[in-house]
Amino acid sequence: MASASMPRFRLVELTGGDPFAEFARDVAAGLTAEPKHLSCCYFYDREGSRLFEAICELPEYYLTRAETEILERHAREIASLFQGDVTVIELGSGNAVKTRLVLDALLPGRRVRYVPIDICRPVLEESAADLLQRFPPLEIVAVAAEYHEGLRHLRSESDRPRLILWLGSNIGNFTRAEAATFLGRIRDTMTSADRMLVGVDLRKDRAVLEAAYDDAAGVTAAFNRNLLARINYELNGNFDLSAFQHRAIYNEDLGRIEMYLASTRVQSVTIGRIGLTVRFAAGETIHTENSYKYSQAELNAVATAAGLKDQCFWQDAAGRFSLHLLARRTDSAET
Ligand code: AVI
Repeated sequence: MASASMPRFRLVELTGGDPFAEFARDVAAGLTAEPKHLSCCYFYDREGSRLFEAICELPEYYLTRAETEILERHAREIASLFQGDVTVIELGSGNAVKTRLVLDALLPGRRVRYVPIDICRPVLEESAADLLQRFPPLEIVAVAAEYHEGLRHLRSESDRPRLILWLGSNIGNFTRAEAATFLGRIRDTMTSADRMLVGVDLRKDRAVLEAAYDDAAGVTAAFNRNLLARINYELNGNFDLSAFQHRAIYNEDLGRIEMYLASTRVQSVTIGRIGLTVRFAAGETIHTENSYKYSQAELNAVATAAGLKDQCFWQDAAGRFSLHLLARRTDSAET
């Protein structure tokens, strides 16, 4: 429990190993694979995080507005499910704008500790400074880490009931099997008093989905190409960004948006730091992201496989997005 003398802000860094070496290894493996791919976790350097914030404001990217609408309507109801002091843990917190709605609903009459976990340290520090100013009673323990490392920290935040936030359709960047495994690991840290709030983008028309990931202003294209810019400056690469075209395609069978960068011509790219030359045929793609969309049945199946139950869920008025409150399953199916 926090004492009056404890600082209101602490930063914990859990970046195990050399992040450049890990990036270099993954880039080498992805660009020598057939077909070529890069992990979407590398989108979020400083510029990528800024571009993602711009995406969230785009008219085509309805996800953020839909989730905000649900939180505006239901944050008080969610807060009322907790009695006494609470710890709010957020995975992939970003600028934490939507989180304000949850904190605002929770804070009256209780102490709240907020534990944002995000890979981008400057974004963590900025959002923490903003929240501390907005909510004077709030205590923040910011964890600079990738999700999987951040999970280690979850176990140490167990002195009060916890509300674990995984918002913004972040679940969509995992395959359904990976999502079940990850949720299962979180569930193993949960007590019967803890809850998890997961934001899920729902299956819908191809045109709406493809526009959300290929906006008219080209912000998503810049976000996608920024991965190549990051390879250029962190790994001494010479990608010509203008020679790669952004593509976003809805794969309806798998229920996912697939993002690619397609080489506009035959070309070779050298990445100095890893001593690699990569050849591209005209039209050859690098697969950079999957963003899974869910039906209610698919979400239920993933939650059940993780040992969680869908206690209640809310949708926006247009039925595009849903927020699910998950609890640890305590029936005979529990393992
Ligand atoms: C962070 N993540 C949930 C976003 C998504 O919708 O998959 C990332 C994104 N990619 C393109 N636009 C936004």
